[in-house]
Amino acid sequence: PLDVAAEQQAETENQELETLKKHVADGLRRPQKTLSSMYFYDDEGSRLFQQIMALPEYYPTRTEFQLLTQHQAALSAALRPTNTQEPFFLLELGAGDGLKTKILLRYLLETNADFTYVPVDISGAALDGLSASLRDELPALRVEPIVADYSAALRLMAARTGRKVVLFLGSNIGNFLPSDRLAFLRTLAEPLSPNDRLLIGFDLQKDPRIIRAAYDDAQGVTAAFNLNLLARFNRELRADFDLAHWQHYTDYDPLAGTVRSFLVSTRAQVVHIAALNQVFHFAAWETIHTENSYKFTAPQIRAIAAEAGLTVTELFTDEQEYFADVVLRP
Ligand code: AVI
Repeated sequence: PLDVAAEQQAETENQELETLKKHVADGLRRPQKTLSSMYFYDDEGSRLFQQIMALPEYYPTRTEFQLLTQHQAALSAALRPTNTQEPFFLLELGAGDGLKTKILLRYLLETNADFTYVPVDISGAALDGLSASLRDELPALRVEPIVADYSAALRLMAARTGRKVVLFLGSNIGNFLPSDRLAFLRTLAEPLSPNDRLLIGFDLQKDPRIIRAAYDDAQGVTAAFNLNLLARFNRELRADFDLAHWQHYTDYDPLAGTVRSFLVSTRAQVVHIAALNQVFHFAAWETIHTENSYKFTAPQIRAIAAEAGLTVTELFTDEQEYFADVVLRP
């Protein structure tokens, strides 16, 4: 019999490979070479990011965990503004291991909320792990995972009727450039009805040394995460990046409120990418810009929301005011 699902999957993988090839070719041809942090998250990158979230220097995850624990009742109430019995979809973009979300999931189940959890991630392995742990820990939960990028998942969900609550936790919003962030928030806001809600995590501006340390940990896990981008191109694009001659560099600019991360070529070198049939020249100490992590203030968050046609209904922060989970309505 014709395996349509396998054929469709092969077609999608082929399209993803073509997108990656185009992205790398365009990014490495620019005067300031640039690659998108979106490509960090292959299965190995997702595994390294799990390790980052457990690092002592990486405060965002544990802070947001504490914040969600402390405010779970008020937060859940803010996500269910009218009829608490009304069923809804709880869509989570970039679900990962769901460690933080489980706080809300458990609370919503305990308070008899009628909802279906729809975790979305581009890593199938991450979603498989999450689904298995949810079956174990929260067997009563209805789960409908979607392996897709955010826009594909949003298109799918827009077609379904019912109230929607969209979670975008963990300061993922900080990885967008301002123009892309605005476009993304508008895409999120557009299909929402007045009773739908968004819950978005924003990392807040704080002592610059604390921020910088979070992106340059002593164990070198963040460095491995950044360098995995090149290892991924070696695997998937048959490139010959020699990882011994690249290093991770990062800095926080308090004026812009941005952590910028780079891969630095420690010597002059030529890299061949067989899948592109091209070579790329790197001067000694030339950089590839790989990531932005924006940090925000509360007034900035309100302004960003307003620009996208959204209103902040509640802003929850931890005691140190390191992080904010923000409830928004269209
Ligand atoms: C996924 N994202 C919110 C992380 C961040 O903090 O910007 C990615 C990361 N990059 C280096 N460390 C963590």
